[in-house]
Amino acid sequence: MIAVALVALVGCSKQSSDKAEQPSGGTAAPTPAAEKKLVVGFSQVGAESAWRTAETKSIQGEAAKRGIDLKFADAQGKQAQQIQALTSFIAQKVDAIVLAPVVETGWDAVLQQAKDANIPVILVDRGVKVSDDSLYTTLIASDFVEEGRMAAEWLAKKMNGKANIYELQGTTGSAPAIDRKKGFEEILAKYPDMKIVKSQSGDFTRAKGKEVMEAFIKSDGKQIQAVYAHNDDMALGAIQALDEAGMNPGKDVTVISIDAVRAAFEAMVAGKLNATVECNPLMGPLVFDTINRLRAGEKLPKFTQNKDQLFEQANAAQVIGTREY
Ligand code: GYE
Repeated sequence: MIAVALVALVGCSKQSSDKAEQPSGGTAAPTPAAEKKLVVGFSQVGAESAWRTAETKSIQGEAAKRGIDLKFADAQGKQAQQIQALTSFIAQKVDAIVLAPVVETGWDAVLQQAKDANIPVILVDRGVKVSDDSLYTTLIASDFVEEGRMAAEWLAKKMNGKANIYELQGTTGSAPAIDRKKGFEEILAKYPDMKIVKSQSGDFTRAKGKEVMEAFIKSDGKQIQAVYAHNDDMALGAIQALDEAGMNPGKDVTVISIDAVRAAFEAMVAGKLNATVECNPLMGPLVFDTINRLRAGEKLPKFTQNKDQLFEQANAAQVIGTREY
């Protein structure tokens, strides 16, 4: 039960790779001193969760290692700030843009500007819904629908097909919130006695996860048998609320979430969290390999999937030492 594999899915690219400028000297032996430093703009969602911070560190760390000039913009959870950052990257004529889009819709105009300027856009961790897929170059992410399915299958088994479930959703309109709900509900349809009693957004943060859980406890109290949180941070907030109400998370209330960050492993070792589905944030190496391949003129798949797995309490203590984030 270890190992994180990054699997490139079969080529399904409609992508034309002629957008990227060829570095002088093509693929011949590198002459670093003579080469122009690569300039990449990275528009990040914010710092709402431990997962997000791990992703930022991975991309910044890898850029530093490779001597890339990374222009980093933190949007504090606001799409308008991300659009502004992209507009500024385009004006600065960066070589490539890395975008972690906070929500799925509303990107067409700014992506069209990047396309018109021949600047490739690599989407990381969250997808977008656009009228024309050629508006972005490629997406590197997990399959969030599958993560939701894995969580539901595990929970149905654990609860013997019967539970009152309380759901903490991620940021409204974001790909992971939409898809993690979709995958979870798809599996639940097979179990008529597994019911989502209440579902509300906790915006992927620990503080809001706690707040929403407190409201659930106040209205529904002992009816709560299981909590499904779209990320670990919200689950950790919910666990705190359950603890404060004397409700025994991990025992009387089964808690499952997604991300598999270190704090989630600690909560599993402590017996408070029951399971977590991994979502790998360590994108740095793959992001810059992707940019290099693009610049070398390679055709890329439209989607590269990070492969995830589920971890549970029983083996958390064994695995925690091997976790990288
Ligand atoms: O699961 C959550 C975060 O987009 C996959 O965003 C990412 C999600 C991650 O804040 O913790």
